[in-house]
Amino acid sequence: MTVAVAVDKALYDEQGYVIVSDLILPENLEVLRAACDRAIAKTRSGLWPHRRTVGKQFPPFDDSNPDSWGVQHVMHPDLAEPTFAEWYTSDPLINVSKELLQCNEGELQMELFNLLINPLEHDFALRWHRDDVRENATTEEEVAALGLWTHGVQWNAALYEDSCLYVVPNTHALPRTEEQRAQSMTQTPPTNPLDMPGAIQVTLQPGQTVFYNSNILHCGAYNSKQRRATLHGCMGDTRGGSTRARNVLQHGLLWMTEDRFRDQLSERGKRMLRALIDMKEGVKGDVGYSQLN
Ligand SMILES: O=C(O)CCC(=O)C(=O)O
Ligand SMILES: [Fe+2]
Repeated sequence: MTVAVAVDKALYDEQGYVIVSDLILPENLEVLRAACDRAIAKTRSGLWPHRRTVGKQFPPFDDSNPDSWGVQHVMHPDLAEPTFAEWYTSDPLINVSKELLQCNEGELQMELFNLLINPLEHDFALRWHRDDVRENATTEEEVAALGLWTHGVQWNAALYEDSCLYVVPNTHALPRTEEQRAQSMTQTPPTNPLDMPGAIQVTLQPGQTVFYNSNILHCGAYNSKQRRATLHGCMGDTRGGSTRARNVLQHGLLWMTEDRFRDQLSERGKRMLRALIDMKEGVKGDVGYSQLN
């Protein structure tokens, strides 16, 4: 069966992000919400150690604070929630990813799948950033980094209404202006993200997904009083070679190389995983981290 792809690739290319409404079917929404409830409860109680810690904006995360703003590695077999891998490899998500990447099924590469949640005790914010370009990059370095087609798509899929993400449209293709640099040169998050010239707040209704180029200028503002459970993942295509290695492998993916993870995947999932492992094996030495905390 072919599932129609309803994604505006031209708009994605132009503005650096695009919203898609029907990747989570109504019957899947409750199943995914229930799986997230269990994963979030384990994370908050300390049973699930793979988490994004309040106070740390980027990997490596540590245990310096008990409060969390994300659950890492939701496809991990120890979490025992097969619905996450099923959704990651589902036709609608795969078809949109293929369209945005302009690749075929055999070129798809499995990457990250995490969950963004509201902390309980503290509001928390991520500074304005591009995922794989540092804040102190010169304009020339930005132009060079943004000029590379890195063969990946990233998304946030909201299970509850979500207004945490801010982006500056078009900046996936443009270096920062002087004013934008002034507000994104340090590791301090903004007090008001809308002070950034050109910034918009992205609001997703339950079930909506925003795909974005991870090098668009973006930030996140997390409200401890507002429930957030937003699936956060990315996928690559093998034609990118090792261009995505640091961005992806910095999250610590050794568990994905184990047979017990592979064995629980569909044939499609196994093929996509093979691509990730090939990339991992092709990288020599330590990939380091995209950002400094
Ligand atoms: O909270 C968000 O929606 C954005 C997360 C983000 O930018 C990141 O994980 O790098
Ligand atoms: Fe980011």
